[in-house]
Amino acid sequence: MSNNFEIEPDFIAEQNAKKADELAEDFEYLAKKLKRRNLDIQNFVEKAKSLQVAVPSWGVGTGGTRFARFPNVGEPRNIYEKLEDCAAINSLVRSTSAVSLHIPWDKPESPETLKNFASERGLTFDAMNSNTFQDQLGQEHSYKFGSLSHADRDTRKQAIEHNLECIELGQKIGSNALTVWVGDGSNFAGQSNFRHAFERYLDSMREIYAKLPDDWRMFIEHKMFEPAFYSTVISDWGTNYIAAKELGEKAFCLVDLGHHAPNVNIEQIVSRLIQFGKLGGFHFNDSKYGDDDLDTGSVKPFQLFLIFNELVDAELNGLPNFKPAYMLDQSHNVTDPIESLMLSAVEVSRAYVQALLVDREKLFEAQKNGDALLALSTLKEAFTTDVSPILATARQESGGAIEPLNTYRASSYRNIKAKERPAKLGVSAGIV
Ligand code: PSV
Ligand code: MN
Repeated sequence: MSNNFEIEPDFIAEQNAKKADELAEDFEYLAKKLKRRNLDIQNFVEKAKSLQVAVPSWGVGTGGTRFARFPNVGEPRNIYEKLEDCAAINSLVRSTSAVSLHIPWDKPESPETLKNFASERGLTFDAMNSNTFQDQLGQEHSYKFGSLSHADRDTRKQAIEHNLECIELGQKIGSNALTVWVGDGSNFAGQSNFRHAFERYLDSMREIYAKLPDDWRMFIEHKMFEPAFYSTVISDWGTNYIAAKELGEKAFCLVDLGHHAPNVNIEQIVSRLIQFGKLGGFHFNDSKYGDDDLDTGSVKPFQLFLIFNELVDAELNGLPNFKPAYMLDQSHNVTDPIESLMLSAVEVSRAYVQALLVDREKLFEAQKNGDALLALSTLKEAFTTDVSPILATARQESGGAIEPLNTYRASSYRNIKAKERPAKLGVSAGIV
């Protein structure tokens, strides 16, 4: 394993050298512009350096749809190869040093070996994701009709035990959060008793919560539809909030951007959860129609900015219980997942820095005076500022790439991995 190809710091430095002068020029120009507003550009570089977003282990493999999956060459074939890819991403962007695992997909034989393998590559583990939306080989009770909310006590017990196993494993590898998303719901009117299903879900979650270590947090992820198409048990942020509130102070709501009704005002949901101390974190992605799991910032970058506008507002005001965990959750069907994840991480940083640029005094005055257009243009002023030189400088100063995409391509990583990792043959559908 250890002799496998890695993108070396020297190579990154060599590539950076070709672009350093250009970047310095762009940086200087932006610094001047910001100075006119009494803003010191270096503060934003430091802020950009401080932002981390975890990558999903399941995101480095090529995804698919219900119809087909078109595998890429050099795909990771196990959790160690997935970590190699996550390390490659982080070596170039330097804002993705944590990996979120999905169990049992990523279950290691030896947690200790896995932890060491990760830390040798500068990686740590973020939230553990349980999986009670699929049946595993040899599993006693099926999740076809639900898991934590299933009508049958033994099935619920099995799902509870799986979540406890995720916590146990997470403790061994240094994680400190459990994300619970269930596919439970119904496909037909009358199929499920809404109240009873939610009661059973809450009872199951109480058993998991009771075993949550003191320094852990539990993230509950809501989703309006899919795989259940008539109703889902944790359908929306309201239900999520109720569940988190019922469970206790270590339970928080996780917002996956693709899990809402079309056109829902997600930034307002974020604001509500912040206000009542229950925002746990995000699964970032983007969508045109539903849970498309497209690359973050690829369809609605303004929405992403508006979400960060709420987050920065909370950060600057030091609101209680505000410690959101940022993660990507995407499915890469037609792109190289490493490229998509790198650029998505950059988009998260971009939205953060843009939101930091909002002139909050001016915005507050405009809001006070009912000046709708001045309020909007204050936001737009920040949103339309090209903060790329700040982001590139932050990466460069952290040892990453000025141009992650070009540097990655120049390294031939994918082709080298294609040789190191001969493909497994087979045809499969592949929603992740
Ligand atoms: C469900 O659509 C979801 O967003 C959950 O976070 C899962 O854990 C993930 O996708 C992978 O299937
Ligand atoms: Mn998700």
